[in-house]
Amino acid sequence: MLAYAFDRVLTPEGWLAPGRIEIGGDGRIAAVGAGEGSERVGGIALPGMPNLHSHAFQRAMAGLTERAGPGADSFWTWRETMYRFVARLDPNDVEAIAAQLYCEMLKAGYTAVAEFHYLHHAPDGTPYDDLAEMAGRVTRAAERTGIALTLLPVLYDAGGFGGAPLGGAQRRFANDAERLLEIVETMHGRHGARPDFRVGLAPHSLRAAAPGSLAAALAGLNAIDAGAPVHIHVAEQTREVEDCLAWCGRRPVEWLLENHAMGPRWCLVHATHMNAEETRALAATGAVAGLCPTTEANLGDGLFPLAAWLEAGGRLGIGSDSHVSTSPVEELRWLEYGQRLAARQRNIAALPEASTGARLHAAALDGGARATARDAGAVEPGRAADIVVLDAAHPLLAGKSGDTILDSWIFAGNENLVRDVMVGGRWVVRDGRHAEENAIARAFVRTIERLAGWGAT
Ligand code: NGQ
Ligand code: ZN
Repeated sequence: MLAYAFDRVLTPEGWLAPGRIEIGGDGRIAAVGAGEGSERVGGIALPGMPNLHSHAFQRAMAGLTERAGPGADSFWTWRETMYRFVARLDPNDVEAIAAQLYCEMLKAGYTAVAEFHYLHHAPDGTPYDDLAEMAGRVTRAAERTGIALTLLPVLYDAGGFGGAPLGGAQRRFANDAERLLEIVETMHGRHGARPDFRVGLAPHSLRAAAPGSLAAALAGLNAIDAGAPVHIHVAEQTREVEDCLAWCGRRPVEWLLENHAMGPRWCLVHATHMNAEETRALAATGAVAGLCPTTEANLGDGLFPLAAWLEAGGRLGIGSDSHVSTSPVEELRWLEYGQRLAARQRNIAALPEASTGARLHAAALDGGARATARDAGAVEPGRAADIVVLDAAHPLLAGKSGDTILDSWIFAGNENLVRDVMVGGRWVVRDGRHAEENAIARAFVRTIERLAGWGAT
């Protein structure tokens, strides 16, 4: 049993100052209390933030798609660029990129990541000798960095609504339900016993997973792990809504509500374009809205109906998706700022006379823990000891107490205030540094240099 003392600890019941966290040999929190512990860490201890949506390989593209093409640029032209990029990656590249990404995430305060993993096969679509090769590389990267991983092998078997054929680049992503379940089962068998690993499943979108395959994959997943999470991209672009209506006469979220039992095990990624009825009905199921504000802004998706969602009691979490940002601060900040800009109001997410930062932070911890199917997201006994420690000595936090600390962290700076990070009871970042960060960065740089000139522009 280890006992650590902090200047402050954020618990579900409020702030302790000073506070103490005891951690058992199983990596879970055993006790939380006021006062001192045996080892003084200091700083401000918060629950670690789950990142509920990642496509790791896209980190290596960040910054390379901001140059205009010959015509108007859109989500769909970005996707063509992404397809050209993905065609270049081999398993070593993917592991190197993911390790760098996960290291950055930890240092920014994310302690778990749900990897929406669809880069399964060789460039011509041939499976690697080990069908789960790429899934294994992503898992290895998480293991090397210490971030908790919820692996979501992606079901991808159509090029558009109504079973349109797959385009060339999409062949690397393709699996029917049966082969996808083989990957799920393999990864569950290899790593399922680890406390920092969970496997679920992700039908890519209603565009890319045919209804029959989606149903078959879910049935198969339930046979392996009935509590496993299910994530799907939905209604991110207005064109997707229009195409879905043309295909089946229903909007994407409406179709999901009619055809599958939405509920807390589901994470609907983006869910940007919902009407009032969809918003209310989906929120009532307890499904998590997987919001990725920096990517949604970068790709020109539109704005999630945050006020209506919160009003309806909806759950949400944050993801960094294409990794144009790898900081929870930016996701939470832009989640609120998008709403302010559109509504020309302030403090949209806050309850009356309460903190905006605290409400967003608490919501993202709760929804993120659910979506990663990890018993974390709060500093309380029984939960995984996923803890982020902010630097209490930083001038930005001087004289701040209570929820104002969260508001200052989220809305008042650009320096990283995260000093130490623990995942499952193990310190993985100390004094802002990860023990493996230099070796990981060197391998990443080698990969980037090798990929240079892949033709982003
Ligand atoms: C993805 N990303 O799977 O990486 C997608 C783009 C698609 C986002 N939607 C591809 N942000 O949706 O077809
Ligand atoms: Zn995505």
